[in-house]
Order: sequence, then structure tokens, then C-alpha cells
Amino acid sequence: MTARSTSVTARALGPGQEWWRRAVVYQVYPRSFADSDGDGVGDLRGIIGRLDYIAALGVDVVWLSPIYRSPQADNGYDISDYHDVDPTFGTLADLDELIAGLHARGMRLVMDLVVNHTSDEHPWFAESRASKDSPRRDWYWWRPPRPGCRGGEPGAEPTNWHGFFSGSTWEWDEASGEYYLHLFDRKQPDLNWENPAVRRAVYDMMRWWVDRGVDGFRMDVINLISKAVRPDGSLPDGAPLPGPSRYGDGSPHYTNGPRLDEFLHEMHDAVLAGGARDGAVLLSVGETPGVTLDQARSITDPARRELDMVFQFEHMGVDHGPGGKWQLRPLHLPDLKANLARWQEGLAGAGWNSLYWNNHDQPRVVSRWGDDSPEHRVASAKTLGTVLHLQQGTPYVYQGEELGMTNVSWSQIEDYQDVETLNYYRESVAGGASDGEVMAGIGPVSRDNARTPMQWDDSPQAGFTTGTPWLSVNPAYPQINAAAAVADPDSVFHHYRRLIELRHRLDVVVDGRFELLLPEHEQVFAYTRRAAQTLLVVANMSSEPVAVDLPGQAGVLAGELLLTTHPDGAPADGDRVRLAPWESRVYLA
Ligand code: ISL
Repeated sequence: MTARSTSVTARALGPGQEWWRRAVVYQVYPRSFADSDGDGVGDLRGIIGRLDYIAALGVDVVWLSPIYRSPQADNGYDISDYHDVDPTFGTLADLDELIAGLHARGMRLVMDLVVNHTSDEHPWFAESRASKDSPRRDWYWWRPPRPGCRGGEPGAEPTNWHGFFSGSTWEWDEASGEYYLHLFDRKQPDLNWENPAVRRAVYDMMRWWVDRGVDGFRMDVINLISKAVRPDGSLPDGAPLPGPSRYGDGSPHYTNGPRLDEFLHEMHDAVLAGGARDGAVLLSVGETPGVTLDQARSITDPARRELDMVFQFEHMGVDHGPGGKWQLRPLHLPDLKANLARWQEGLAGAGWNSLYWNNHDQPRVVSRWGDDSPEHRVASAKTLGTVLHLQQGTPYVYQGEELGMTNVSWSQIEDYQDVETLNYYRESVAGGASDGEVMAGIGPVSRDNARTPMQWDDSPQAGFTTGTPWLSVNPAYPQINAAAAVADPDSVFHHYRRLIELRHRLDVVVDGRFELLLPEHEQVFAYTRRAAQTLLVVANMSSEPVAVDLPGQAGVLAGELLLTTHPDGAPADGDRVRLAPWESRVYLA
């Protein structure tokens, strides 16, 4: 392979070019990445100290989860000052140094932008809450109790909406005599985007960060900013949730709301169109739970000037049971393939996909859809990476995914810290469920699975901190850690590095047309990408060996074997391929 000599990295693309089409993004969750001062919490200086590690993977961009000033009720997704760094993480000077360190290595920085809500400790909310006559009252969603009800009593909430993090989406404020809306925790009041002054304040803040040198934004729950408010100012109830719950599903009234496209277009023209400080195109990616393919196509259609790409959630839901994420079922592979293929085809030539298995909200994919036993962990982590990275779109690697980091299995609620997990536990136990039942749901899916400290080496606390980590280190760290992976050419880390190199080197990875093969096969994930060249990916997604025929693919199978998890695998025979457990191969012709 001549990867190095012919490689066109995303970094090398000039101003005006959509460099993110060839780019790979690495997500850092600062609290859990690297702790420089021994207080047990990761920080910016910790990240600065690990930039060479990130660069060695070959990624083009770092997306930094929130480091803004925050009471940390939701680990920084509750911001009390958009223009400063939380002392937990460091200072603005540290952030400037991080930006400079990334730029010096040819990488870019994407900030998390959390503007559906603020913290209840943000001065805007303090002013808003002060009285009904506050000039900032209308910056948030304040509503009186339901007619005929007394504020604060169950059922008096202005709507019956159930929150993302359990309970009602409304919090009673005795002092000012109204409820405020919070789709997430009660410490995360929703901003009122109907108010033009709110939108201006957000755009000004974004420009301030661009002027400081950031290269783009990941926009937290950005498709929830437009609520379906009626002309009289009221908000509609949702259809009752199944079971004994007194709540309803409000999501149709705040997901992809009536003014979403308008707001995004306005933001585009106010901020994104201006480009980065160095003249390059900015990257914008919206986190959009509940987005449909049609909506995503319209949001990411360049002609509409909204966002470059979105994180869709459909593929993250294919193993949810009737009770949602807390009732995970075994994966039925054809469902996952059908979903991803639908998005590949649906956005081809129109919008753009973001490709992800993991982030700070999802369990570790090698435990969820791979096989994290010592026998199959490495191969299954590599194979999951392969089938994702060679699709069309911009891949996102979540810290530790490149090591094949695994879920934890804690049995007591006291081990968990995540606000979503704790609220769910409290609500379920209060509703009569047993501790055992609830913990069985939490184990495989809690967001804390993603948030255990990064495993750097086999020293105490995995080299993450010299102190006591804020969340326990996964006991697997002596075997699974960055030092071991970097030293081993056959590691998951080096496999991810090669996948990233292929995207930089081959136009067909960026542009090729996607076609799913064997859609009904329950073990094999196979597809082609076609442009001037043809790329074929064939992967055994199971812990059993398999043999398959790939009709019509004998030509590609006789081409160059670009990448494999099993260098000693049996050569293809015509269109027949035999694969060991979790073996995957990439051919080019
Ligand atoms: O985590 C989830 C399911 O496991 C989602 O419901 C998640 O809450 C949703 O995708 C929104 O996530 C984003 O906004 C939240 C924050 O807690 C998440 O960490 C963030 O990614 C509120 O800001």
C-alpha cells in the first residue's frame, strides 16, 4: 500500500472546500479523558498532554463535550456561562492552548453547543425567574398551572409531557407563581427560541467562539428548539403513555418543530456562512433525536443552508424493547443493516450522514453489538469499526472506542453518577419495580458505561488520574489500555488508524455509491461502494464461522485485499467467502 505518499487528508484541503466530507472526528468527553491535576476529574491540560496520541490515530477533528462554566448537574450539558471555562476543566487560556495545539498538528476543534436549554444557574434564567415582569421572563417557557388546578399539585402541570430524564417536563416555581419548561433535568430550563433576542444572543456567542479559533459546532438536541406553541401561547398535551403513567408523549410537539428550518437557516447565515478564522469552512453537526430521514435530508441539503450533517438515532433504537432503551434486546442484524442502508441511500447526493456507534450517551458498542469476551473482543471491535467507517458520511470515534473499551457491570445504583440513570431508578422504584429489575435494565445501557475513565495504561487508575476518579475505572484496564494498543500493530487502535487512512486516501470511500448485499443474512454485513473503483466490505458479525456467496462479486473478490482482521484468512474462491468469527475484509478493484 502507498497510503502515506498518496494520502489526501482532510487537513490538507483548502479554504472553501467541504473538508469534513473526507474527515474523521474524535470525541473527547473531558471529564473522563485525562486528569492533569489529580482531582479525579479530567481537564483541558490533560487533553493537551494527549494530543500526540489523538494525532497518531490520524483523525482530523476533535469534538469537545462541554467545558463551559456549569454546575455539572448533567456533566456540563447545563451551562451557566457560555463565555468561560469551568474551573473543573481549567481556564480560557488552557482552551486557547488546546486550540493552538490542535491547529499545530493539523487538526480542528469542534465545540459542543448546548442552546436548547441553559443551567437554572445561568444569569439569564436567574433574571427570568425573578418575577413575571422581568425583561427576560420571555427568554424561557413560563406557563400558569392547568386551569382549575393549584400550582405544584400533581396533574397541575401546563402539559402532560414526560421528560427525557423522567417525571414531568415542568417545574413549579412557587416564588413567581408559574411553571417553567425543562425537557431534560429541572436544572436545564429550555430557552424560548421564539424570542428573537434569545436567538441573537446565541449567534453572538457562537461568533465569539469562532473568533477565538474554533472550527465548528456539535449542536446538542438542536431539533428540539422549536416548540409547537399555539397562537394563544398554550402548548398541546401529548398522547397518554402506555401503562399506569399519568404522563403523555410530548415529543411530537417539540421535535422538529414548525420553525426549526427557519431557525437553523437564520443561524447559518448569521454564523456558519462566515467561516472559520482561517477562512476554512466550519463544520456543523446537529444532534437530532427523533429526526426522520426526510427531515434530515432537508436539514443537510446544502442548497437549504442549514447544517452540514446530523446525528440520527434510528439505528441506536433497533435493539430497544417495548420499554425503550432500558429494555435492550439482542440485535437482529437485518434490522440494523436495513436501517443504515436506508440512510445511506436516502442521503446520497442530497445531504450527508454522520456515522457513529458510540458517544457519551451510548453503551460501548463492543459490548452491545460485538462480543466483549477475551476471545472475540479485538476482532469484533475491529469489524464493527470496519462496517461503519467505510460507509458514506463523516465517522465519529468516541474516546476509547479505538481501544475496544467495554461496558462496566455494576450491580448497585450507588456506583452510578449519571442524572438520567439516577432519575430513572428513582422513578421506577417509586412506581413499584424491584431494585433487581431496574438494575438489570440499567446495566447494559446506562450512559455511565461510556463515561468510565479513559484507560491509558496498566498503572493504578489506568493512568487517568493520580487521585480518586470521579467515576470508577473499568477493571478491564490492565488488558485494555492505550499504551498496550499503540505498541501492538494488531490492535483495535491500529485497525481504526488504517480505516481513517483509507478514507483519506480513497475517493471511493468518500463518494462511492452504497449498495447493501445479502440484506436478510443474519450473520453477514456486506456492501459495496462504487465510483471509479469498487470497494467491497464483507464482515462476519457473529461469534460463529460462516461461509457465504456474494453473487456477482467475484471480480472485486479477486482484487486487492486492502484490510482484514485475519491476515491468515482463507482466500476467496470465486464469489464464495469463508469467514472466521468476527472476521471482516475490505477489497478494492
Ligand atoms: O441519552 C439519551 C438516551 O440514552 C438521550 O435521550 C439523550 O438524552 C438525548 O440524545 C440528548 O442528548 C444530549 O442532550 C442531553 C445530554 O444529557 C446528553 O448528554 C446530550 O448528548 C441534554 O443536554
